[in-house]
Amino acid sequence: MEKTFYITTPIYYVNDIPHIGHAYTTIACDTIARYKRMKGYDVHFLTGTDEHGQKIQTAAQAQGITPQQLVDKIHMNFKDLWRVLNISNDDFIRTTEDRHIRVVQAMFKKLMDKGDIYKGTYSGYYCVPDETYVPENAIIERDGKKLCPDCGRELTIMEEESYFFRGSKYVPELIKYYEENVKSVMPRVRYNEIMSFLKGGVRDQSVSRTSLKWGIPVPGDEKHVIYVWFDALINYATAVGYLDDPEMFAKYWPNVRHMVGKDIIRFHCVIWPLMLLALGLPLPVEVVAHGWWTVDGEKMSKTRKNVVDPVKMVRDYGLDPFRYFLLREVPFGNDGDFSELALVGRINSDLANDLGNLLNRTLQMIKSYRNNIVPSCDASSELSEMAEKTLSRVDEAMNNFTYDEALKAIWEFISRANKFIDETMPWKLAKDESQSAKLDFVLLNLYEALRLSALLIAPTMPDTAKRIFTQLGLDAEPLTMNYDSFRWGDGAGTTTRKAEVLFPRIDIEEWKKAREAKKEEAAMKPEGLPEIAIDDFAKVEMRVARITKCEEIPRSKKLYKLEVDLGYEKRTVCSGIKAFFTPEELVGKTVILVTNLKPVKLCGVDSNGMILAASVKHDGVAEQLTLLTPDDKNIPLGSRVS
Ligand code: ME8
Repeated sequence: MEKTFYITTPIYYVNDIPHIGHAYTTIACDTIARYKRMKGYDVHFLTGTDEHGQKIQTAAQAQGITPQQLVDKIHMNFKDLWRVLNISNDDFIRTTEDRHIRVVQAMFKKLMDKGDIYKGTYSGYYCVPDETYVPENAIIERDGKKLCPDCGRELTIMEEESYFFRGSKYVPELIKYYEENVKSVMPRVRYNEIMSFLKGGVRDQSVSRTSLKWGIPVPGDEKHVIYVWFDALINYATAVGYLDDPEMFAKYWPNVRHMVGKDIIRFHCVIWPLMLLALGLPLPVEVVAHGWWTVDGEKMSKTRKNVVDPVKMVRDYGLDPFRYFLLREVPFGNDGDFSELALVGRINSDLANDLGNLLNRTLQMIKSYRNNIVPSCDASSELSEMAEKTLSRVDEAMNNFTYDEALKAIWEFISRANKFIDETMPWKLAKDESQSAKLDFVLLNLYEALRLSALLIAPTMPDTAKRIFTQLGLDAEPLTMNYDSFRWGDGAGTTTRKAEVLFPRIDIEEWKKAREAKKEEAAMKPEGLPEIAIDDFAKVEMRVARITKCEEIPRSKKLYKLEVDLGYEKRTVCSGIKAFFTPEELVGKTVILVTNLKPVKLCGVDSNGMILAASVKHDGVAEQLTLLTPDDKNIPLGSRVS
């Protein structure tokens, strides 16, 4: 039977910009997908976006666009990022696609017909301004009041009609499955967490809402939309043809593996398997949960301004070093702390020093001593034995999703090869004609060590593997090769090419200086407001005007009452510029006036517009101020500024 391997990332919410957390999950999936392809598996690799639900509706409202416009725009951020990160996904699913909506409705209906979905009443704490239910464990309690964790306002109890999924019925069956399949939730700490959660009892899940519009309608009862998680989890089945392609479904579904962050394991290891049991479908072979990334010891968040942009990392350090670092730095499953200094350290030691030097030294020697031709001889050696062991260590590690272990095994092999050079001292052998056979043996072994290393790093660092192959004189694409057909010694006779630096070393002192300079620059940069669309800007009407009168307002220390001439009309405007000008200085000045501001009464005077000025403020108080004025004072009054 054909070996298949179906791997999925979570589908990401499109209310946020992607950061290293999302990049990490997707790179981990990409690496296992590429590895399994090189082991001869027929791989299907899925990623995508979660586009329904309250979060999306709220984000769209905040931007003044429809949810559909928002998801059409934002899902592209993910697609673009996956291109930058060289992700080899076979499919990208969006939950707003028709192929998915049909499957969700079909599954919902199937469960309704079976009696596993029934109508009831949902009640919970609801934040009216945010239009969302707040889960019990997230509620903030203060002075006997229950408050929203997001906006701090008081919650009210709300009840609504809702459909429920009778998940509780399948809990004993699921516990039994997990008892028999201990490796189906990885790592072990997550398995234990899920088992104790299941044994604590699971209530039926509310799976529809009437309080929300942006979702898939319940078949036959359109005032309800299907709860976003019920909708989202089904994507994994949609994408392999649950409804449309039974052959594809039969081929991939039995070998499905979900990779997720530890934040969403209950959905994947409790709710989803209960849904699958109710639907009569096989359970995932494995759900693999990785840990959480923090940045310099802190949680990533927009307010802390420490969200790490993967595109910037790639631009500053290169794609493959970034991919390597993420997978190598933390034991898979543990939480990790992202630090650029640690990334630079890995580039210098593991990539430039260990791997880069091995390649450079070996190619230089093959060039000098053998005129670029890899010698032929029996190559069985300590290194070839270690190569065998490394292949199986890597395979075991990859099967356990312990990427760091796999990379450690590869780098132990690379270090051994470097040591092999120091031990055999080819530069001495080259001086002694009687050692020619030994020199052949050493050079062929080193060449083979590099050829194998390139293949082993290919899933993590595809471009680097290709670059090494090119220098080794091999035109094949490493990723299309199969590990099982690798034979130590097959590289004999190849003509190598010019040695080129694989990873330039980064001067740490220079790097630190540059980082300090960047920090200073960032500290000088003003806070700034959120981005607006051109249409928002176009709502502001500004015109050229001239100040024709200036009077004091007895009740005010700050304001002047000004008369301004727009050419087509005269207006009264109050302006808080008294501290900076005398009335004589102002009369006759040409200025820019915002003309469509709602009129207000200031100190008893009706003000109808606002004069533009630039100022330097300290603690919110202007210390220096200048009026904006057109370059050409002859431009007619009333001209529009845009
Ligand atoms: O939860 N460290 O989507 P989401 C590590 N739409 N991984 C992180 C991370 C961090 N700091 N931040 C995010 C959702 N992730 C649902 C999923 S699936 C049917 C529906 C990664 O956009 C990690 O994989 O909030 C986490 O599980 C996922 O992003 C959450 O993405």
